[in-house]
Amino acid sequence: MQQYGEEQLKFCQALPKVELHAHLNGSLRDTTIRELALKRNLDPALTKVIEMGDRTLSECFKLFDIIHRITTDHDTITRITCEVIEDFAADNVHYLELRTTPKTRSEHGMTKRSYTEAVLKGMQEAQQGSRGQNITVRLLLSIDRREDTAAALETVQLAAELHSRGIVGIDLSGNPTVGKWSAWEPALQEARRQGLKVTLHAAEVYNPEETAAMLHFRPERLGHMCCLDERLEVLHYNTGIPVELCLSSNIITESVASYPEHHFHPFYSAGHPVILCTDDSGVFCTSLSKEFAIAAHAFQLSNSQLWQLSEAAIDHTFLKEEEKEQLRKKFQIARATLE
Ligand code: 6MZ
Repeated sequence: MQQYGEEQLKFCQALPKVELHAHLNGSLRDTTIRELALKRNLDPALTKVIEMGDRTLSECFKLFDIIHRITTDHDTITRITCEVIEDFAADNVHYLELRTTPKTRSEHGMTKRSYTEAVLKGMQEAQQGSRGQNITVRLLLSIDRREDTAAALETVQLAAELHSRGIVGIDLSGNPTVGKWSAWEPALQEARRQGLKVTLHAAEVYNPEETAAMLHFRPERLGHMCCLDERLEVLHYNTGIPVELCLSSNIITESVASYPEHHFHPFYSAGHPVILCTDDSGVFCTSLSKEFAIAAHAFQLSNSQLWQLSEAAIDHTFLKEEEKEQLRKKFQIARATLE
């Protein structure tokens, strides 16, 4: 069933937008996935898994492992980074905070550092090309929940060293049923000491102890926050920590039953800061414009509320204050042109 009207989608496409929660390997173009799967002789059964539409959360993590098998070498990492940025730019995203997990692949001569360098090269190429001129991009390095303290610390150290080249923060993500908070907390504390901002995937499944520990840590942003009890909800409201919300992702992975029941509504109605995001635009066949259109339809948001929502996201970026101000000016110019 269509979740929005064509007019609504057109408006959302014209809206300048900010994307703060997008995983690189989850945002691949369909055509690139097919091409790489063919080139790498991926088992046709696995190719079929990639092409399947709906998927639960646990199926999703199997899918990421398959995608990782076809995005193995440095040139491919540079290429997909460039393409993903071009796609967000084409969707009228003016600022993108892309995130990815640095990977060690000795068989491809890849270290976390060389992986990250390949991503930074893609960022540079995209922004120098004609299709990426209107978008500003920053990078977050992700810690995968499968990683231990040493691997998490290596990622944080790398982010700190490459801070001046556009890495602004650290993300914790991966299969929410795997790993323990105590393993990554030292690295996240180190990130904070190094002046990096932190965003955490939290409460994607019900795990009250972990969610309470994450709230206690006070990250700059949280992602998802789908499965909360009343106590956690109050705790979270009291912190005022902005939440990155990914509607299609939560519905497709069955973390939330339906769009109208999505926690966007109570958060938004209570005035709690929320940011609409795509999560994995390739895996969930979405775009940020579609996510705005879905929200407009499900929660009856007016065009002026959509503007406000889009512009307010600037406050929650990991940019410096003067950079935020520049972005606000860009949005105001776009608004004047559209109205
Ligand atoms: C948690 C997710 C995710 O890092 O290889 N990732 N983690 N919840 C989600 N909700 C669906 N979607 C993506 O991009 C893929 C990786 O991002 C994380 C997972 O760790 C996945 O392997 P990168 O570029």
